[in-house]
Amino acid sequence: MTRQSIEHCCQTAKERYAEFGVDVGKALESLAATSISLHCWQGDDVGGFEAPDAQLGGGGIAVTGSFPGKARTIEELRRDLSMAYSLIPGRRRLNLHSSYGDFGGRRVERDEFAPEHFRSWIDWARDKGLGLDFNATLFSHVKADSGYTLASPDENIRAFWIEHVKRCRAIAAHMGKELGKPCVHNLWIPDGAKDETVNRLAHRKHLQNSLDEIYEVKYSPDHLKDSVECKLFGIGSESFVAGSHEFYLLWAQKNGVMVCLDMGHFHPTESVADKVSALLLFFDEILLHVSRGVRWDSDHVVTLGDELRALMLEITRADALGRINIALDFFDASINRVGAWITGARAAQKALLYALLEPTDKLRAMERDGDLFGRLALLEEMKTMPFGAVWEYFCQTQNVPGHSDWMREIYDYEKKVLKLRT
Ligand code: RNT
Ligand code: ZN
Repeated sequence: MTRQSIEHCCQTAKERYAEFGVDVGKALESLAATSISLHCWQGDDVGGFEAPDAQLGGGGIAVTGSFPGKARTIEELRRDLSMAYSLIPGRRRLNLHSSYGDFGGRRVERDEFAPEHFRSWIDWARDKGLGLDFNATLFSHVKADSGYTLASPDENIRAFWIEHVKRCRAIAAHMGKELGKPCVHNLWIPDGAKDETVNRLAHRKHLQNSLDEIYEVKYSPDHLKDSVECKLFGIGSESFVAGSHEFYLLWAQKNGVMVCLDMGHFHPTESVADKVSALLLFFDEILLHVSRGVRWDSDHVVTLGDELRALMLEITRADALGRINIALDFFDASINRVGAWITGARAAQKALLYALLEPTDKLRAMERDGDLFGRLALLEEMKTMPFGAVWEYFCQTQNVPGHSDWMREIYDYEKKVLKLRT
């Protein structure tokens, strides 16, 4: 498509949306102002750069597939990320796990991680104009082998991980300060058990105490935003997960910390979208892990599906875009990893654009007036509006190729870069 035809199609779309009172220009402004945090771990199957290489394990996160081209070094990962960013429109951030530090080939224990190990990432992010987000890493480690970290009955194990998370929050605050944009530090722990667990209360009490100690240290909200992420179950933690939704919801609310809603961390028929309007009444901000579970928390590449659209719609309907932190969380090693990143990020943005183009005022009026047929019919009609034309135009204004053009660049990168990594 030529520039002109993209503009022409968007102009026609604008007129159609205007019939429903939707201002396309305003929707595009909001989309351009919303940042998506790209997770570093899609690039190397959650491997990280600690020496010697840690094995992924614990808590039921698993990557499947062996597509060639996995990033083996920080340089390769940065190159792949740069490629991905060049094909994702709008504002972007980078979400780092602490195991991705620049340790210079040396063995640095997790309770010794410090800002200096992330200096080169901060410089890189600054150079690219990216904000940084951060995560403590409490899996793929011998001290997590029992299945418990912060909720462990072993005081030494707990102390080790408490120190790790404390340091990670300090690193995150440092990143936020250095880059002049608050850094979101998210905490997910694998703690749980495969089978019937009798002393659930004790594990949760340990977790509560660990969190109380960790978050006692306060940082400026201009530098750091904290969040905690619950989970329903994982492989090897089918019967019990200490950090459940209820546990974290209550702890976080009491302690002024955000909760992270991962789209794969609830019962498959439970609507994550429906949680938004409840949480917004009790929390200033929310973190989302945009993911796609297929039958379970499978972390498939995000696509533009009903659940994702419903989630974005709940955010825009609540006029809460400014209170939501959007991060991606999936890992697929069975397809081109860079292509996977871009597909997922663009799907999240498309879902948001779809939501921003909803004639919410009109729908609300129908609902208020009892026109429930009209509400349903209009919601249905919106699904076939020329939303793709607006998306193409958005990509063009952001100097990022639309539709199939970006796929060609990925095939090319695969041939010239990824396939050579053996
Ligand atoms: C695991 C959580 C968590 C991780 C990352 C790698 O189930 O979703 O967010 O995916 O920390
Ligand atoms: Zn997650």
